[in-house]
Amino acid sequence: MPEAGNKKQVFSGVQPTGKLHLGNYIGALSQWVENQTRYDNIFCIVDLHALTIAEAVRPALLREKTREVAALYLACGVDPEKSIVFVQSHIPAHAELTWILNCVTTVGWIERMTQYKSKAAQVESVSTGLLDYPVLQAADILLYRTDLVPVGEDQKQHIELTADIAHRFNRLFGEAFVIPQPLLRAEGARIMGFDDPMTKMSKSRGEIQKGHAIGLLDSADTIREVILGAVTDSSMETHFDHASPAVRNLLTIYEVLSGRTRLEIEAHFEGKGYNYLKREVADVVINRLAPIRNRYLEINRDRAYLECILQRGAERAWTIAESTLRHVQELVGIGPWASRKTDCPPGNIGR
Ligand code: AQP
Repeated sequence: MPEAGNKKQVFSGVQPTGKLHLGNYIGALSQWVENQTRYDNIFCIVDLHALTIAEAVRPALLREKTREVAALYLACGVDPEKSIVFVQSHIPAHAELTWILNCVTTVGWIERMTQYKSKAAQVESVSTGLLDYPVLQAADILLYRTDLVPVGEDQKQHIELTADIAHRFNRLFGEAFVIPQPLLRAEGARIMGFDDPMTKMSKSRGEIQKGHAIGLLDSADTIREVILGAVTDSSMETHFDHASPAVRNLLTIYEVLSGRTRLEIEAHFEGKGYNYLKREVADVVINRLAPIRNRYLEINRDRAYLECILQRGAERAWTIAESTLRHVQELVGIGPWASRKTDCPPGNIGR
């Protein structure tokens, strides 16, 4: 394990849109918690990212969702003594650095992002913010001199773009940024919808499509209903390498949450049928999510506690973000003169 002070820096975040689901937990949050003592961690609720489709923004709901996501981080096991937890919009440096990074990012780079292409296809008019989303994400990551970004597979392309932007800036202006890398789970980096094994489980689809996702706060009955209703196929194949995408998705969820090996899992489910598999998957999901739900309800009863954590988190994050931004400003030739400690006689302005 690295010595204290020599630990790698981790940064990650979730948008406060929709209900956090099992895919978010397996792909992102569970990794954050598992690695919490190994790295220095910063976990952000990326509320600026939630504005990219303006027609869908409900201001009061956005504030509530921001609190909900923060409370869920803690309920899932993020420890504010070990990790910085804060809200993106509380630190203006994110938006400021985004502008500077915009100026070193070509439009061609961001137009190639697959998430942009698929989201743009779903809305009538595409905002500049939707196109610029990955540059804001690059600013989030680069402000904190991040080495590793634990995310699901859908975000891998954005982290690679972040590395390209950082390289280009460093080449043009001088060394400012650490080059980050994605940290992906070997298994479970892409959990698929229970209704459609070809579609990634997502918050937006979960909102409109019953049976697509399991929310982290769903009741045991709902979890059972969704998993028992999951799409499967007509064979009885439960070997990882031969199973259909839908069954493999169920096996992967079981693998990550049970901690059992593939050989044990294959032996356990051999010849037992999909109904048995689904019941067992439902049990491991319920057992994992029940304490999270209980802890969430506890945290939610004390709004002041959560607000203090977010305020303290923003103060700690601000110190790091501010120093990176000042350095970047110096390199590009902008920013406050005050940093150069000029003594100004009072009252001379305009004479
Ligand atoms: N299905 C998934 N499997 C594994 N990891 C996932 N993540 C998201 N979906 C899966 C990871 O969770 C983190 C937060 O991502 P997000 O806030 O972008 O969540 P989302 O569910 O992808 O949200 P949206 O708004 O509903 O996006 P669309 O509809 O575009 O999919 C990230 O680390 C992500 O990789």
